[in-house]
Amino acid sequence: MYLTKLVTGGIPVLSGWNYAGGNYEKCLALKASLKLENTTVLDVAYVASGKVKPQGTCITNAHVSAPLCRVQFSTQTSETSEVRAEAWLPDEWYGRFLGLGNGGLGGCIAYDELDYGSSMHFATVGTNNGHDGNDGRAFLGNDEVLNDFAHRSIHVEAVIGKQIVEAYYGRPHDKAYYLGCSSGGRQGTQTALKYPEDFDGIVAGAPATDFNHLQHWRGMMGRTIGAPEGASSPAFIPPALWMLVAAEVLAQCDGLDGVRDGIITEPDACTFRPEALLCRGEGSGKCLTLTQVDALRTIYAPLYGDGELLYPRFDPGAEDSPLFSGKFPPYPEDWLRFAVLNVTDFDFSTYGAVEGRAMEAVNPGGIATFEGDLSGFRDRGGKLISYHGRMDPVIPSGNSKRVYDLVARTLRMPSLDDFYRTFLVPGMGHCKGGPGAASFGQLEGTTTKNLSSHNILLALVDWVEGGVAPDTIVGTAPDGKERTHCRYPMRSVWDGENFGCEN
Ligand SMILES: [Ca+2]
Repeated sequence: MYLTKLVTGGIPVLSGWNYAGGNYEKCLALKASLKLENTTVLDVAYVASGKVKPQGTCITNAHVSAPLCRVQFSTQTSETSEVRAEAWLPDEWYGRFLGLGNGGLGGCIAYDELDYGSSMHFATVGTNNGHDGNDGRAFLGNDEVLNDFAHRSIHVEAVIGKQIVEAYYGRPHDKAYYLGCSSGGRQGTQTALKYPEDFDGIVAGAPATDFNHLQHWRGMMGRTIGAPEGASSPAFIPPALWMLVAAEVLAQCDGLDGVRDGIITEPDACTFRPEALLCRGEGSGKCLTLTQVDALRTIYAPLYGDGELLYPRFDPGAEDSPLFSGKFPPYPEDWLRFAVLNVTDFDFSTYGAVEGRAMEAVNPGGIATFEGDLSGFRDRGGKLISYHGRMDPVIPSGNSKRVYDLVARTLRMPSLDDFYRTFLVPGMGHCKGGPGAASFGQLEGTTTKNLSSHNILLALVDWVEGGVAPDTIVGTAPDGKERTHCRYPMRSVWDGENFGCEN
């Protein structure tokens, strides 16, 4: 694991002083010398450490841990669109480029991951995904903003970012990596499909792939328990009752994996029976009405339309979900209004299959990201690591299996192990968190050990640069316990003492 040594290696702290002197001037000189296509350099500053003012309106301050040169820039992507971005160029650079993704319908530069990447000695670049803020209003009537959102911002990040890196360090990067989760996982997947040369290695977490159907599924999840009517709908399940449902799901399925630990290792093995909570007579608030039972049967079943699978089912165990608030969920709401229909107002009390079909038919910016032909990325030697929490309350983990199988069928490859590995993480929520061993270096604040065995970004580096593919990834739980996560289609199996991976 030589790369691990590089990352943790013994660089004397004081060497920073020598670096800082020269780098300070070199950094400031960039402002005048950088000449990039369609790009305006907004600001260049040397930052030793501490808080800095971010671009945009998403957050109020950002943190810098490692001494670096911060370049803020804007790239015009059409007459009506631009991508705002930043490059964080650490003093102690190991020759690697890192591009970052975004989340939700944002609009928000991933400042936490800029800090993470640069402190791991990557020259790290993040963009605002072509608009500011964490909602979809910027899409209204602007197809170019949608193009940025769907695929172009990450390409800009790679192309312009690499030029900035070369200008600053005086030589090109050696290898280029990408890190993102949720929307960022979709962006990484889309980039591998559409711009296979941009990155040598990609970490695509909880990817929001098959994006239009995902939004429709979210909308239908909300509708199933009465959104947007909320508590006045007979199908509505209030939070206290959801806790009862979650407890019953565990009672029925926690033990299937051999250990009653509050974690359902394989949610797809859980056939939840909501009838167990059925009220004997009138509803009492501590049991389910027939209407509520019917709603749960729909929620724990895949979503079909016209006989076709539209999206895999909600993961049993992920009941603490924002989709069940009784309000129509904000992402499908904004996506339908501002990206698909181009209207500011829409009556979501009639939302249904028609709107789902409209999302898929319009497919704004070609965002769907549900194609299996990764041959371009495979053939140029690219490596993709995906991961997905199995308690993900907003993107069913079954979708990552489905995408893996789609790629396998499309490429006629029974196993994708040579270039594409998907790790399924029991007990992890959306991108991070949950009772499971959900920390493995996938995002800022999730690193427990700087080892490629425990850090998915370092595992990717080992794969790309050392040819050592990760067979497993070890995560750490909030209580400090570790668990080995398996790559699909291997199964996580309890041997009486530990979980291991079996075919
Ligand atoms: Ca269990």
